[in-house]
This record gives sequence, structure tokens and C-alpha cells, in this order.
Amino acid sequence: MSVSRRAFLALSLGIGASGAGCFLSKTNGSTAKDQTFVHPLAIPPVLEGVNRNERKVFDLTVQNGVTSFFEGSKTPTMGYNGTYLGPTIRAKRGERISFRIHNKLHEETTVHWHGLHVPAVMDGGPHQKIAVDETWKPEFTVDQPAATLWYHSHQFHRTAIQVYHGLAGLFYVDDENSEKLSIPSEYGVDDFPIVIQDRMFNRDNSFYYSNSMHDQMMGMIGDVFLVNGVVNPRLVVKRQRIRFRILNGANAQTYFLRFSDSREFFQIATDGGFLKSPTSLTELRVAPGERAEVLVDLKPNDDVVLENRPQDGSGRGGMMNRGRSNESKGVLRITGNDTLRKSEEIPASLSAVRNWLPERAVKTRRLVFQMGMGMMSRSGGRFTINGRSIDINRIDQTVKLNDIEIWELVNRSPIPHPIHIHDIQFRILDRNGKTPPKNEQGLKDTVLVEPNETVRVITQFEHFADDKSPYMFHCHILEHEDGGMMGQFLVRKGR
Ligand SMILES: [Cu+2]
Repeated sequence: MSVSRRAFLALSLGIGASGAGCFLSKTNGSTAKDQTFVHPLAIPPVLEGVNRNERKVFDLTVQNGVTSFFEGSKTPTMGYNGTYLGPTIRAKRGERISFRIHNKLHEETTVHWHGLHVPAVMDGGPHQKIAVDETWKPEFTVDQPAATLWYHSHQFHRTAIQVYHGLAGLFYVDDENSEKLSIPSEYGVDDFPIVIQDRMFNRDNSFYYSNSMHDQMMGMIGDVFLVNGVVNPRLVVKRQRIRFRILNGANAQTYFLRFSDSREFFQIATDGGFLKSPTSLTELRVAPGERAEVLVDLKPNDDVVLENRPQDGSGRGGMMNRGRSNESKGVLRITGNDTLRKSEEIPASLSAVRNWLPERAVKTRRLVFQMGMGMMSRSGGRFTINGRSIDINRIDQTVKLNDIEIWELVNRSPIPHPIHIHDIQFRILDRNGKTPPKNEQGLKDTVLVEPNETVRVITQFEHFADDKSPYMFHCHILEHEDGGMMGQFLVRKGR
């Protein structure tokens, strides 16, 4: 039995029923130093589509399941084609793909293609509901640069709980550039999907999910890390250089990732594809919904831990952190084999990255994100954009097809909000007037906006117009999204 497991059981005996102000801890404040990593990192299977009528067809079943995260434990979960999370969907730019998504849950769900540029009716937002026992058959052409994207539930008012229980998976887009770059690209060998989440558990090992005011306001933050659905994971590597495709799949927590020995690594891609060139980092901030691809080098017999170090100023400090320490916690242990196959040099240049000149923008929209500090209420409209909570029957913004626009994202609340815009990839123009860091100078679909920060992003709304079906824009802290911090925009053909 692991240290954390024993600590958990000891704690369980001393703690009453879960509820507001009382939460259970699997780790009892243990830090990276005394953590054990006993479970081999799981690699989600790649979903091989079937070629039919010049389309690649993918079958997904949304289902309930039971997952064992600890020895002998049973946690009720949800997954795609499995009990927790889903397979990695892989398609190449230019391919026509279609899905048969069957809902075997006991409740409605949707499947949103986060980061994919698709028609609004194919987007899988709250309007594309899949009733119990129904099958949704979206179809679209993949037409965007190679990127690590993902898919997840976007069920109205139920996104947080469904994603928390496991409804998320990765979606890789490949293109000619990604296939010819000399970077690690062997799936599960030197190119690893890394879906990071945090969860809390009840004494009976079910997920602890709280509707308390605190957890709805801060978002549901757990004390146990999962990587690809594995607790205390360990990865043994046989190559000198590895690529991590990191997805922050958390409901609410922004991660500050670094290696335990502070080694340098290189970010090569943002949400929407490759950066222009690799960017040296020792720490990576990745907010819920964001992705980052990084390269890191190992030496034979290396033993290093990927850690999360919560930061002051990340909105989790002071009275907001409910007694959590700011100490590092291990996320994933990485061990090098005693011999490592040598990798090729990292290319100096990765890709051209699309950009738009601010002078070409025909419109600037200002979106102000606020949250009430009083009693939280789903219906009370405490999470707002421009003073309004989501109304699923209201269109908040109407964009003209092919227009280049600047969206000014203003955070007037005490905690950071990762803002996600459907349909498009954007570039960050500036943060409070300053050029964003180099590793944010790529295509993005989600951007963290700090308290008192204004982030300007620029994009173009192309290809898909629809007079009736809107796309969503929202905070990717899923409790905030479900709580109303979401709006709808139409893309319409010009007069
Ligand atoms: Cu938020």
C-alpha cells in the first residue's frame, strides 16, 4: 500500500461526511519528494477510422464505467469507448471524416471538437445534443495545420460534471509539415499524449464533486493528479529526446509545470499548432483547455519528476487557497533506460504561423468577464460576460464571414479565467499592451486572462456561415462555464 493510500485511509477514519468546508485528501499534503510513482503511464489507444465512401469513419460510444485508480478501488466514471477518457483520434489535413457517436449514458451529452475549425452545427456545443440511446453523426473536412486538439462534453450546465467523470480525449491533426519535421513522432514511444487532470476522491473511492459555493466559485480543484487517467504514473523512456503533448484537462486548475531538477525543455507547439521555432523554458504555465507540446532530453538512467508548482499570483494564493500549500507536487515520474537511442537535432525552424495585422481588423469587440462574490447561484447569473450570463436562446455577438476582428478580453474579477473561443484559432496581440511571451506567439484557441488583465486577440472568421447555429465563447473553468460565463456568436454572410 502506498504512503498516500495509507494517509488517505487514516484521514478517512477521522473525517465525517463530505460537504462544504470538509474535503478528503488522498495525499495529505505530501509533496513531490515523498511521492511514489508505481503505476505505468497508460497511453490511450489511437482510434483507427475505417475508410468508407471516401470518408474516414470513426465510431465512438459514450458510456458509463467503473475505473480502478488505486489498488482494488472502484470509481464510477464516464468514457469514450472505455471507462475513463477516450481514444486519441487522428486525422490528416484534407481528410473528410465522419463519426457515429452513440450515447449509452443515462443522460444527454454532446461532443465538442475543441480547437477544430468546423461548421457550427458540427461543433458539438450545447445545441448538438445527443439524447440517451441516440447516435450523432457529424461530418467535416479537417482543414487546419497539424495540432494537438481535443474533444470533450459540452453539455449545457453539465459540462463540468461530465468532463470531471472522464468525458475527454485527444484529437491529433497531422499535415505534410508535421510528417516531415525531424521531431519525435512515434506514438507512445517518443511522442506521448499527456492529459493532466486533478481530482478529489470520497472515502468510497467515488469522485468527490462539490456544488459548494467555494468549489463553484474557484472551480473544482483536486489534490490527486491523473495523467491519462493514471494516479502516480511512471514512464520509462528508451529515446534520448521525447515529446510531450500536454493537455490541461482539469476542470479548473492552472498548472505550472517544471522538472524536479529544473532542466530546460523546449515548447514547440501551442493550442493550434507549431510555433515558428522551439522556445526554451524551465517552467510552463498551462491553463484548463490549453495544450502545449514540449521536447525534453534525457540521459541514460535519468530519473526526473514532472512537477506542478502552484504560484502566488496565480489566483490561488491568500485566502483563496483553502489551506493548500504552494509546494511542488509530482505529476509524472520519467525514467531513462540505461541506453537511449539517439535522436536527431531539434529543427531550428518548425513552421510558418498564420498571423493577422491589427490594421486589417474591421472591428474590436470588448468582452468583460466578471463574477459575483456573494452567494453563488446557477440561476442568479453571478458569472457574467458583459454583465450577462448565458441565455441559450440569445445571440450575443454576430460576426461577418471573412472579417478579421480583435477581441478584447477583460478580466474584472479576482481570479484568472482561461477564455476559449470556438470555431477559430487566434493570435494573442498583447497582454495589458505588452507583447506576449514567445511561447504564446502561436495559434491559440484558449488564453488565460489574469485579474486586472486585458488580453487582445486577433483572428479571422472564415469558411462557415450559419444564420441560426451559433458558436460558443466561454471561460474554460468548467464550473464557470456551467455557471453562466458563456456567450454565443453567429458567423453570417455579409450583406
Ligand atoms: Cu472562469
